[in-house]
Amino acid sequence: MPENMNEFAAKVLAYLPSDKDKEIQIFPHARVDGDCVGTAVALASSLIKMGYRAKVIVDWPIPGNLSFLNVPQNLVTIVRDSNEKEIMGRQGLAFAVDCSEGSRMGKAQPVFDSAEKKVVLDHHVSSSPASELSYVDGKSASCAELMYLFLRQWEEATKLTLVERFEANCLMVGIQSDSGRFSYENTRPSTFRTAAELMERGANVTDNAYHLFDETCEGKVRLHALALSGMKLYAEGRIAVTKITKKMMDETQAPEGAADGIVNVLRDIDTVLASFVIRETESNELRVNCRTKVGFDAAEFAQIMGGGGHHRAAGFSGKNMDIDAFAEKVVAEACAFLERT
Ligand SMILES: [Mn+2]
Repeated sequence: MPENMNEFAAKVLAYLPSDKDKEIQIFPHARVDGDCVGTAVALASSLIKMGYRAKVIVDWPIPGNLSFLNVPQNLVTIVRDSNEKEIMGRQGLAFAVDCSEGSRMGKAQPVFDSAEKKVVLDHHVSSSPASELSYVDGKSASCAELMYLFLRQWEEATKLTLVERFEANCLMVGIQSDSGRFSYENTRPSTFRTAAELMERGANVTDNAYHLFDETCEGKVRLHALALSGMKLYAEGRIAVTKITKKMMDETQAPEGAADGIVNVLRDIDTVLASFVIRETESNELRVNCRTKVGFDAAEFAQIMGGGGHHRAAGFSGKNMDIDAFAEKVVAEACAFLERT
């Protein structure tokens, strides 16, 4: 792996296909977020300024919550069974961003895996890069920060201005998303330095923050109201649980993903150590989202329940069970876990 960004950026520049008719294909991870989309789009747009053909390859259209980025349609290709071979035929280089292997890319995996030339830029500690030419910094709050440092090297080498207002804003969206608007533990002094430079290049922190974190809709607010009023506390207020049924989704006409955030509100109650949101899905599965504070290991608990995740955020699911009965089981297990650990 190259030692520093300077060396990595120079190596990748030299590795770009000499045939400019070949396409440079950029692969974010599946179930895209602000960081992987912002990073991928900024790179694609920069490559086009350098005279290359470049596309962001995704397995699903970019979701509505990122539509404010105004990503030009011609920068994106959606992989389908029908066009897979054709996309592979145009391939000059595959560039993974915010992930390091094809298995994270959903339906785009075969296209990435088929590439002869691969490059990886990532910030996941658990990363196992599918390429010799890779740069992984697990301490970076976002992949977008790494991409900015990378593109700055290319600007020096090409004497072109690659990161203008649009690219700067895409990268800022990545930073704001993955650092939780500069509040998660991964936020470092360098995060602010990079953000400051991106702001100088035209990024709009205020608009991004509204669209990423605050914008909501009637159905979502009504669903949150119902879910919060149904909250129950156990174990002297250390465990908080609420249920979201399909009936509640129908009644409030809440859109897909509207339950996001409820589990955080419960966790933030001062007495609470662990919060659980139990949701009935369309496929009649019961999905549990768990958030915790120090003193309750979410990953360990989720594992006991047949799921997995991180120390403070994890999930698991239940099948063939009534939601009330399953909620009782989760509460009993969580109380027992609290006593044991
Ligand atoms: Mn990321």
